[in-house]
Amino acid sequence: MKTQVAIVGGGPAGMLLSEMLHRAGVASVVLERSSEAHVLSRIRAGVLEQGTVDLLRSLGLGERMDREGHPHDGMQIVWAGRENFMIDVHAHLGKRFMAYGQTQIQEDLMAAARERGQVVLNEVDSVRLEDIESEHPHVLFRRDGEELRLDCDFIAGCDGFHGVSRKAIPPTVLREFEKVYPFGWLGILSRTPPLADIVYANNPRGFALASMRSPTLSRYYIQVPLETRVEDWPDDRFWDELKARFPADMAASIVTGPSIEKSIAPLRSYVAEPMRHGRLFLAGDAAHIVPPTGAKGLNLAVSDVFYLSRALADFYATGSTRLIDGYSAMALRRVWSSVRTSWYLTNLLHRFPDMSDFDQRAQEYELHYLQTSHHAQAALAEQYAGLPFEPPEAAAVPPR
Ligand code: RFL
Ligand code: PHB
Repeated sequence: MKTQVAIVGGGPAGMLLSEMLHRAGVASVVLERSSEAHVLSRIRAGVLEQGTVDLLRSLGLGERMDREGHPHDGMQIVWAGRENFMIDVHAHLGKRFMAYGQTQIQEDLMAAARERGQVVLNEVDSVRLEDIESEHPHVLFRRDGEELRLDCDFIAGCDGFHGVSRKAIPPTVLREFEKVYPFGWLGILSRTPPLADIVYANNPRGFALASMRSPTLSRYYIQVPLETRVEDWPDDRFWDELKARFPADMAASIVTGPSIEKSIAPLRSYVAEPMRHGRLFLAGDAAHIVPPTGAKGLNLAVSDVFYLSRALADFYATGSTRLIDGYSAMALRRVWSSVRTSWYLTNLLHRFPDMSDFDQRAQEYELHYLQTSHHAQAALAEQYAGLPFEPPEAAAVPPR
């Protein structure tokens, strides 16, 4: 088989890249390890930045999102015994957010791919990337017991944190930056009406988050110790603990019901640099992971793909390597901004097991400052909104 761009991974990054390349007249083949049904069964992100929303609309992928999604202006924060307050991104920057599930985006991207006849090969295994330092890289893989080879000009590694693409970059080239947090999030999805807003709660019992997928689907999370097992958290126990972490009036308006999904995610910050080696480009979780506090992961996958598709389209249109040479540095500027913001929000809102009284007071005064200072709110609003996408001219900015 032969194509221009081989895309490893059919999650949101890989599927969106194939869509954007198609619009630029660049052919691609997507290789995905799992079945469609499995990819769609993963419940993950829920909050989209304005830049992500605008991009999806510009691709004609906004219709269902605008129908089913919940537009909102920023984040609500509540903490022990205080009035809740809002980081109003719309008031500070004129930008909004959309609560709309990654699962739904994935469905929309798959439907668009089917319509344009995109080649997506599901259930491939033993994927190996070869000759990435040459002008003729290729991907070897197995499907239905058959050994296959895909020749291409470029490989896009969109295969998530546990994928094979990043590992194809020699260890002498790749630098890794990592922070692992001493807790995870236990999340449930339930067919119940959500609270009116997305609310982040700092509580002595631990962090909690109220979110949503639609007017009839709620998503809630609570901070739990790393060794927690889902089996130990029947629904009743989850609801009791969730309500205990919100102020009484909010807790009273949480509508409970049977969970339809329940899972635990560990929290980690991770960045791999550079995001390009030879003819291999990394995008999305394959290159970086953020803790979900702040809802940045999917939005970063989208900005990576925006920059990468623009760079590859420019190469095929003009023969210039200027944008592909600038891809890693440009993507990383936005990545580090969101990595820093989600690390900050994680520290601000969680109870760390080894927190001293000093740490606790410092966290409380940080929250107090944020609640009472217009300047502090404006600064967080700017970071939480996500940086604007850079214009192509910015590719001239040298990497650090
Ligand atoms: P994905 O979604 O992991 O997709 C990678 C795909 O690659 C496939 N794959 C392979 N295919 C072929 N060969 C191999 N060797 C392969 N290895 C893996 C996998 O099967 C998969 O289909 O990465 P992608 O596309 O980069 O997308 C990233 C996002 O999924 C991720 O950043 C977000 O879900 C993070 N995230 C959130 N992001 C937000 O922007 N807003 C949110 O509100 C938000 N909430 C969350 C989140 C992540 C969470 N978890 C579970 C980690 C909430 C949670 C709980
Ligand atoms: C979600 O709805 O899944 C969600 C919302 C906000 C976050 C993380 C996840 O910060």
